[in-house]
Amino acid sequence: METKTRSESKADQKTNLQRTLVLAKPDAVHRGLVGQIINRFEERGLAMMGLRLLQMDARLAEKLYEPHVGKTFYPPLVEYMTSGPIVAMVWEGVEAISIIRTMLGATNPAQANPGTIRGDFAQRVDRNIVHGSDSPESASREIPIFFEASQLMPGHPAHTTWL
Ligand code: DAT
Ligand code: MG
Repeated sequence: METKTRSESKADQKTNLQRTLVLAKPDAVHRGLVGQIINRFEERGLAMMGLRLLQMDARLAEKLYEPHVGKTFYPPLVEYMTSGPIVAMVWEGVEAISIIRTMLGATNPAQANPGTIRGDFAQRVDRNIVHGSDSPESASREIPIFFEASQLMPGHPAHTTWL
């Protein structure tokens, strides 16, 4: 597979190529929705740069959700996220962080628009099937929780030239 490093070109700096962490949560895996979730990102032209199936333990969940420690929903959130296997992914694309957040839909699926992943596949805020980093700072903090550098594709896929 050909990969191209385009990061030195001026045009590329303008396009704001970003990487973001997506998790298909335990209910997405259990309900067999992972393929459809991946398909949506592929159709949008985003590029998968890392992929892992794993079961989170409490330590990992605490790292990911450190900003939510102390909130009332935090203990059940950790229980949910550690209850079964998840699929962790890194996706890359132009403005990928906001594109993916928009594609996920509102945190509470009851308020998520139809056409979004949560709006199409979920009902409850405590079973909202996907996670996506909410900012470049969050993506930089969250990706290394799940991926070592050697587990991520280097460079950029050649097809991004056409997007
Ligand atoms: P998001 O996942 O959209 O970034 P968040 O970071 O505010 O949302 O919260 C992290 C997760 O915590 C969210 O996906 C589901 C859960 N959560 C958030 N608010 C909640 C609430 N009011 N009740 C139950 N679970 C909640
Ligand atoms: Mg969040």
